[in-house]
Amino acid sequence: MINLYFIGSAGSGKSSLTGAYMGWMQNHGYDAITVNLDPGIENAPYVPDVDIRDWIKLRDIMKEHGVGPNGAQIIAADMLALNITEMKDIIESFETEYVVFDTPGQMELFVLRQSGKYLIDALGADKSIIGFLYDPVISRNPSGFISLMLQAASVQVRFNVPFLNILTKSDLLSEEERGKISGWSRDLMELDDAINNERPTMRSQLSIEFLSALKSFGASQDIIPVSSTYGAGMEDIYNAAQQIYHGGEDLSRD
Ligand SMILES: Nc1nc2c(ncn2[C@@H]2O[C@H](COP(=O)(O)OP(=O)(O)O)[C@@H](O)[C@H]2O)c(=O)[nH]1
Ligand SMILES: [Mg+2]
Repeated sequence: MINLYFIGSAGSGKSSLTGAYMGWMQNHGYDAITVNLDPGIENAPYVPDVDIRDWIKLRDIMKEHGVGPNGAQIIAADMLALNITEMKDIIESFETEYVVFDTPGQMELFVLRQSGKYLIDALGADKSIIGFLYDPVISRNPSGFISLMLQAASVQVRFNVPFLNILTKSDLLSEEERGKISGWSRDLMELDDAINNERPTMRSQLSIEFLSALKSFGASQDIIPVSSTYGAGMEDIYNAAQQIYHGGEDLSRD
C-alpha cells in the first residue's frame, strides 16, 4: 500500500488534485481511496472515502470552546491525533493498494503541529510519499520559487519521507513560464541567474551553494507540472510514485 499525501500552502490546489488524481486512477482501473484530513474543506471537488469531518466538526468545536473559525482549525488539527487509530482501521478495511490524502487548507496545521507527523508515522512512514505542491502564481518569480523550495525543505525535514515536487494549475502558465520553472528545478545555475537578474542586491546573500543545499533536500527530481482542471500530468505523478516504491512497476488493474 502507498500513502500519498498532497501538501501545500492554502489554495495551492491540494483538494482539486486529490479529486483529479483519484479520477485518473479510477479511469485507469487502479484500486485507490481518498482520505480528507481537512475539517474545514468547502465544496470538496471529490467525495472522500474516509472523511475527518465524520469525527471532527468545526462548528461543534467553535461552540464547545468558544473560539472562532481559526481557533477551531488549530484545535481540530490537534484533535486529529485522537482519531488516528480508528481512522487507520477504517482505511485498512478498504484493503486498497493506494491511499490519497488531502491535507488541511493551512499547511502549517498539518506540518508543524504534532498530529500530522504522528498520523504519517502511525499509518506507515515507510510506504508514504509526500507530493509537495508549488503554486504557479508564486513559482513564476525566482524569489517566489525559492521561497517554496524553502517550504518544501521544511516539510521534508519534518516528515523525512520520499518527496515529489508538483507544479499545480500549470494551465495558468504560458508555455514559456512552464519551461522556465522546469528549468529552475532541473538546473540551479538557471535559478541562480534568474534570482540575480531579479534582485541584483541579493547576489551575495543567496549563493549557489545555498540553493544547492536547498535542492538536495526536496528537489532531487524535476518538478512535475500538472493541471487538475485538464487532468494533465496525472500519469507523471503515478509513474514517479511507482518509481519510488516499486522500481517503476505497474500496479495490478481491475
Ligand atoms: N486553473 C486551475 N485552477 C485550479 C486548478 N486546481 C485548482 N484550481 C483552483 O485553485 C483554487 C484552490 O484549489 P483547492 O484545490 O481548493 O486548493 P487547496 O486549498 O490547496 O485544497 C480553487 O479555486 C480551484 O478551482 C487547476 O489545475 N487549474
Ligand atoms: Mg483543500
